[in-house]
Amino acid sequence: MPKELLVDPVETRAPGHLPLPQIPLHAYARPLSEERAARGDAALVAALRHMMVIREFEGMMASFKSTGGYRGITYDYRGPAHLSIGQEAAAVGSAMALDPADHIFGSHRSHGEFLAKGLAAIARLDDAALTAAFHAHDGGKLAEQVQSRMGRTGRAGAEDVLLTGFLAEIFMKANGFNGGMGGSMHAFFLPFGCYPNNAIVGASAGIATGAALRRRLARDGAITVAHAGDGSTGCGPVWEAMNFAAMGQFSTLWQDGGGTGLPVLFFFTNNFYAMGGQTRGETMGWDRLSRIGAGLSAPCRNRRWNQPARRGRCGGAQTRGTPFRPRPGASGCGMLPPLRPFHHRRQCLPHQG
Ligand SMILES: Cc1ncc(C[n+]2csc(CCOP(=O)(O)OP(=O)(O)O)c2C)c(N)n1
Ligand SMILES: [Mg+2]
Repeated sequence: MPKELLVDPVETRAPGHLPLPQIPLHAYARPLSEERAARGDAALVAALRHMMVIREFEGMMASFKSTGGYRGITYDYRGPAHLSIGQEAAAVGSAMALDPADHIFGSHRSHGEFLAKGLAAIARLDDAALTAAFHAHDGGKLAEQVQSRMGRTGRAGAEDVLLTGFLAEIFMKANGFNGGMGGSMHAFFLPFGCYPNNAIVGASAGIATGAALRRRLARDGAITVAHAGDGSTGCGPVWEAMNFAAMGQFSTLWQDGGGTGLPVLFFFTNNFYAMGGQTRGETMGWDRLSRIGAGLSAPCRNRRWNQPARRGRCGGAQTRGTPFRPRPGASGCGMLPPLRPFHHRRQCLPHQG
C-alpha cells in the first residue's frame, strides 16, 4: 500500500464546485457525402453487407426455432436463441473500428457481436493469416471440411468457415468452434478476437477488465471491449469493473508511461429493456445511460466510437449504441422482417408507438 500520495488538507478542504464534463449526445452527424469521402463506398457497402449477414443468420435461427425449418431444411433447435434483430448496426460499427487483435467479450445476446467481429477480422486479414488462424483451430479440420464442401477459398471461404463454425457451435455439434460444448452463449474463436459471451448479465465487464489489465501490462496497444446491455448497469460488478478500469494508480503510481486507465471500452447496447422491465424511467436511476462514466472521471465519459483517442487512453471510457429491437424480451423469436432501409423515423420505433 503506497503512502507517498499526499492528502493535502488545504486542497482537499478548499470550498468549490465539481465541474461535470459535457457529455455529447448523438453528436455524430456527418453528412453522407462526407462519410462516403472519408470512408470510401466499399467500406460502407461492407458495413451494410455485414449487417445483412447477421440479420439473415438470426432470421434463420428464429425460423428454426419457431417453425422447425429454414428454406426447406428441417431442424428442431431447442437451445437458446437470444436474438439481436435491430441491433446489427451497433455490433458492426463497433467491430469495424477494431483490429483483429482487439478482444470482445459479449453479453447473452451476442450472435451479432461475434459475427461482426469475425467478419471485420476476415476483411482485414490476408489469405496467409486466415489460413494460419483456421489452422490454429483444431489443426484446420473445420476449414478443410467447410471449404471442400462449399468450394470457396480466400475471404469468401473464411466467411463460410466463420458462419458454419458458429452455427454448429450454437447447435452444439462436434464441429462447432468449441466442439459444441459452449453453445449460443459461450462460443469463442480467439484468432479473430472473439472471446466468450456470457449468460450472466454484466459479467463481461469484469472479464474484459481483467483481460485489459493483461493488455496494459503487455503494452501491446490492443484494447478489450465489454459488450453489455442497458440492464447490466443495475449490476454491481459492472460498476466495480468501471472503477477498477479507471483506478487513479494507473496514472499516479505506475511507472510505465502513464495513461488514464486500462484499455477497456464498455459498450452498452441500450435497447431500453431488460427482460420485461424498462430501464430508463423504471428500473435505473439514470435518465441517460451515457451519464454513468462521467461520474468516475472526465476521461471516462461517453465517447464517439471513432474518436482517434481510442487506443491506450480509453480506460473506463464507454460508448453505447441506442438501437431499437423490434421485440423486447429474452428470446424474441418469430418471423422477422428482412433488413431494409428505413424511410421514415416512425418505422424505426416499433415499440415506442
Ligand atoms: C446476474 C443475472 N441476473 C439476472 C439474469 C436474468 N436475465 C437474463 S437477460 C436479463 C435482462 C438483460 O437486459 P439487458 O442487459 O438490457 O440486455 P438485453 O436483453 O436487453 O439485450 C436478465 C435480467 C441473468 N442472466 N444474470
Ligand atoms: Mg436491454
